[in-house]
Amino acid sequence: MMHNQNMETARRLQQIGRAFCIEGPFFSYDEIKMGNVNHTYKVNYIRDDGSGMARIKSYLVQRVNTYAFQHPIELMQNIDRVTEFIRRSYPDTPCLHFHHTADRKNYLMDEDGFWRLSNYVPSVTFDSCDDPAVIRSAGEAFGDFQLMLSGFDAEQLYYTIPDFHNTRKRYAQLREAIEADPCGRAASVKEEIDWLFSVEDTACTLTDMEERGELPLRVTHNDTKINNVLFDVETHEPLVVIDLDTVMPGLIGHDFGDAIRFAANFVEEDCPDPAKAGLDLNVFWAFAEGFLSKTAPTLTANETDTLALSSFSLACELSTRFLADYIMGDKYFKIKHPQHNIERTRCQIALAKDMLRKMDAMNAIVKECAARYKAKG
Ligand code: GN1
Ligand code: MG
Repeated sequence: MMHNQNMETARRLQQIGRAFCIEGPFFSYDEIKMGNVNHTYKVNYIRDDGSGMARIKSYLVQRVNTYAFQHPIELMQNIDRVTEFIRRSYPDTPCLHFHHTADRKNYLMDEDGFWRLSNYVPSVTFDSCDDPAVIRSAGEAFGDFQLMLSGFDAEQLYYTIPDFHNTRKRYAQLREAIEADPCGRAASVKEEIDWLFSVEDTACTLTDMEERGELPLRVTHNDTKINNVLFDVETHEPLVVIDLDTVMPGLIGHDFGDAIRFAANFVEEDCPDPAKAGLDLNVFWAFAEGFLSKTAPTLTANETDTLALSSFSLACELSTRFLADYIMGDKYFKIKHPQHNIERTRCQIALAKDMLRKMDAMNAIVKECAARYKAKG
């Protein structure tokens, strides 16, 4: 049975490949189980290496989740514009390259989904890592990404998910979920609900400042898990920032905060034991060094002052999203078991609580790094 399913997937992937003009003998595929939203496959073809010997050439095929991304064509247009801009402005920087169909589209829409195909960059990624050199490099890579796009006209970008990091609206969506309570789950998660609402105003500080015009909008990545940086297999130098689905106007704190809540947690995002979650200050420091070494000279005082707090905001914001999805019956995030979204929620809440305890130290680190790199810049 399993065998048939795999054959079916292989057949589908070859069809997709052909639509993007990838021909030749198909060798194999691997599912890449990294993202929580899209489905990703590495597909391997056999090619002649020029001397009559076979070599493997790989591509990445993704099925975009159109429940999360309701305007995938506009999303692909964003990606086209952003990658084209980076390629033109920084020709030496490796960049993702999406293939086109015979009718010159960088996507394929068919009866069972929305597909895209890109080059595969041989690389390693880190889901978790406490090597300060790697963490610092990830900070530099996201800092660079942000700087590379500082000349990009934000008007050209479609909001692929409106209000993606509007923390107030995320709280409002949680309220709506609790009111609807379609699966009767809300009562069982009262403790989590109560805690999240008790910190709502603190969590929404950045969103409220943005509303009042106290924080500038930039073009940001918005999904800065460190596994969205590809590293060289040998040297562990960062190669390229991937997952450009949510590149949109945003706050610098969205990129910094999301990276911290993911990378600086002692445990993985969905650790079933929340008692083990917490903020690793060494990882925080290493990421702050890398990120600020690039961005500090461009930041306003308000941006620097809210950087540490942004990690708390992003941890709370994601908690509200996981919790709302749990209450609504797990429609948005891919889950591996029925409790997955509530375990994710508890883990983010435990992390957020620890961040509050360490906020003074985080602020001190940001302040010191920012001052040092501002002086250098
Ligand atoms: C989703 O699919 P992935 O792993 O790139 C989500 C992020 C969350 C993350 C939590 C478009 O990212 O916002 O932080 O899961 N992306 C979208 O793991 O919703
Ligand atoms: Mg993503």
